Amino acid sequence: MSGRKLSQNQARRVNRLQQQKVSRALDSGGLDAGDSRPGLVISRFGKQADIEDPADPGNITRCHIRANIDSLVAGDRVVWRAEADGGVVLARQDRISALHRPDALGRMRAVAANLDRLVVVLATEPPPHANLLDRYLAAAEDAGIEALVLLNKTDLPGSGTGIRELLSGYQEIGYHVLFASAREAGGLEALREALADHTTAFVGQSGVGKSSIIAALLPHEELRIGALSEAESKGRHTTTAARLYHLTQGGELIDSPGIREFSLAFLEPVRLAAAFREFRPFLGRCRFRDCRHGEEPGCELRAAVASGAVSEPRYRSYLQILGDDA
Ligand SMILES: Nc1nc2c(ncn2[C@@H]2O[C@H](COP(=O)(O)OP(=O)(O)OP(=O)(O)O)[C@@H](O)[C@H]2O)c(=O)[nH]1
Ligand SMILES: [Mg+2]
Ligand SMILES: [Zn+2]
Repeated sequence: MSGRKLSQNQARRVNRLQQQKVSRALDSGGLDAGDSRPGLVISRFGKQADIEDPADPGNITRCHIRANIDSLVAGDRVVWRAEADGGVVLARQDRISALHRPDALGRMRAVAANLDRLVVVLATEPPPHANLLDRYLAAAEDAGIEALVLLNKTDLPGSGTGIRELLSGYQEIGYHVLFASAREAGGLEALREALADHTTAFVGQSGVGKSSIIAALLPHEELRIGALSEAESKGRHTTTAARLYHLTQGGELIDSPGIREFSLAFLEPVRLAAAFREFRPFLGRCRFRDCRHGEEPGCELRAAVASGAVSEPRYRSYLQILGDDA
């Protein structure tokens, strides 16, 4: 048996033991004999995490994380045990879904777990980074998470025709596009409605206003997000760790740190093309079965672009992401 296989087996065994711990804690309806109980990860900081007691929302304990837990992020369900000062996370429940992105070394890391919605936030300031939106949308499609697009800072001049025209292209291919101004508390009702009873991660470039929107949606959370206005007076505020918040009407919001670039290098070409939802009707029909829809003759996707059935910028986004891949 190869070393790699052995370590995969070990990893599976560790996971199986963790899942047994999780079921025991859940079956006992809270505390089991060993005092372990279910918990929800609110935020993760290095070797520690803030864990909330699901039976007592708002009751948060800073916990150490057992070394055999490979990854822990906001939204994870865990089993933990209270200790004299703080607590310890014993096991992580398997995830229903997760949002991943590459770290500084290009390795894919989970950012948020168990979400069923992604809100990609844009603004005219800072100007949208070419095709970051398409990357997020493709990552969400591939992970089976529904993505919405939110244009924030509609109070700024420049939030007019140009960007709205760009966004109408996304409405045409079936994405829900919302408009808001965190500064003027505009558009919040429609946003609240779209988020109710979902677990939603807010993503997008640094400075587009993800934290500001969440703060505007959760006026009662002032104290925790309050750091925002304080830091703002010093000229900038940047989220450094993802954090989960509860919506009063039901549902969870996960604020995440903004990024500049987002590689999708982990998607093989076939999955990448399928993650562009409007490409799907044209896939699998090209002359070559392994067509990457570049220069190949007899490409049905390129024909769809030529006929206007698929938008040229989205096709160029696809090629650009594919190019990063090579
Ligand atoms: N004019 C205007 N400015 C806004 C609005 N929303 C946020 N801002 C400003 O934009 C800046 C960035 O806002 P943040 O909420 O920190 O942005 P973020 O997306 O959370 O940034 P990161 O945490 O770095 O990813 C702050 O100076 C906010 O005051 C808005 O609706 N209108
Ligand atoms: Mg932020
Ligand atoms: Zn093709």
